[in-house]
Amino acid sequence: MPVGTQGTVKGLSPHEVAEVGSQIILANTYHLMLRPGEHLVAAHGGLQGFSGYQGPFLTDSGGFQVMSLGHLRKIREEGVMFKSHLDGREIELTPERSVQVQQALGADIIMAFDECPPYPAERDYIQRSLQRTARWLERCLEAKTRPDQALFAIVQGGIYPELRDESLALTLPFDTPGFAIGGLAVGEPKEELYPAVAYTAARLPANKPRYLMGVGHPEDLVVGIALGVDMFDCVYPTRTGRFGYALTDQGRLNLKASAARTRMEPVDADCDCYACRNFTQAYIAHLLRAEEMLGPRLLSLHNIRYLHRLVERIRRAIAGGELDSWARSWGEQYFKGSL
Ligand code: PRF
Ligand code: ZN
Repeated sequence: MPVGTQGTVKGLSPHEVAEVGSQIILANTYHLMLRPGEHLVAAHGGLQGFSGYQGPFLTDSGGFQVMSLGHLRKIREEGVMFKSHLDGREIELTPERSVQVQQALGADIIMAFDECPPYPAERDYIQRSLQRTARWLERCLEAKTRPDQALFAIVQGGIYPELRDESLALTLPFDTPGFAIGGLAVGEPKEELYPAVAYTAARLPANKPRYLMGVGHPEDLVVGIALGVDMFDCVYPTRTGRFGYALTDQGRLNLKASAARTRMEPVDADCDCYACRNFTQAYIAHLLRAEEMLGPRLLSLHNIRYLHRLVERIRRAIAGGELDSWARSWGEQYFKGSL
């Protein structure tokens, strides 16, 4: 899922998002409740009417964004008090309020209101927090009135197997239509991220979507899918595109580097995106240097397409029973430049 925090995938029109092969956009409760407010979105018939993107949306519940963006005031059993990052207004977000806002925004998939502890955090704190997250899940389900939205639960527990077990035991009985793996990709090294994903994904129902929140990089998709993950969201393809980088099988290409200024070939000759079909690296490098907005747009377009094509290739490798050898040869190329 490309990230459309403000109800727009930064720089791209809904038409372009659909054209690169995205099938769903992630939007954020936190940002949209503060601005423009969920009522205006609801008056447009929800996110689809407001944004003009006719495909599915998923909204994150706000708990994570409060922690990472808001001036967090206090986390209590009732909910979270924070100051708006826009105007300093004091606001309370509770499980009930999060569901109410997400119902007004009208996404197809809505997320439980959870607490995502920072990394590193005290084990004791992570335990108390995952227990509270489970109580908040119950309150979310209680508050939910719209039958046409799927509410996914979020498993927490940091990088500790026993805490993941405890969170799973408290969460699985609610039998929600999908489950997310939260609390990861918050700064821990990949040697800790991957085992935690492996452990959790293996214990989630195989017949329901398993969603790894806030991940990832190309290698995270390869590893995550091999471990059973079905859904991802990340700002990486669009953010790194805005910063002048293109994702390729040979690793990340820096279009702001002087070498790119004279390259007469596309970013990726195998890519079928609009940027690769029509422009050279030299032209995109020029756009970036001239600070023309088409530059970041073309790279965002290409990077999202790269991740979708990557997943298409993984899907084919799985169907052909050759994921292992495919992943090895992909990784060999992808990491070659990093040694
Ligand atoms: N919870 C929620 N959203 C999230 C996360 C989480 O744990 C993460 C973890 N990195 C990203 N987005 N609600
Ligand atoms: Zn491309």
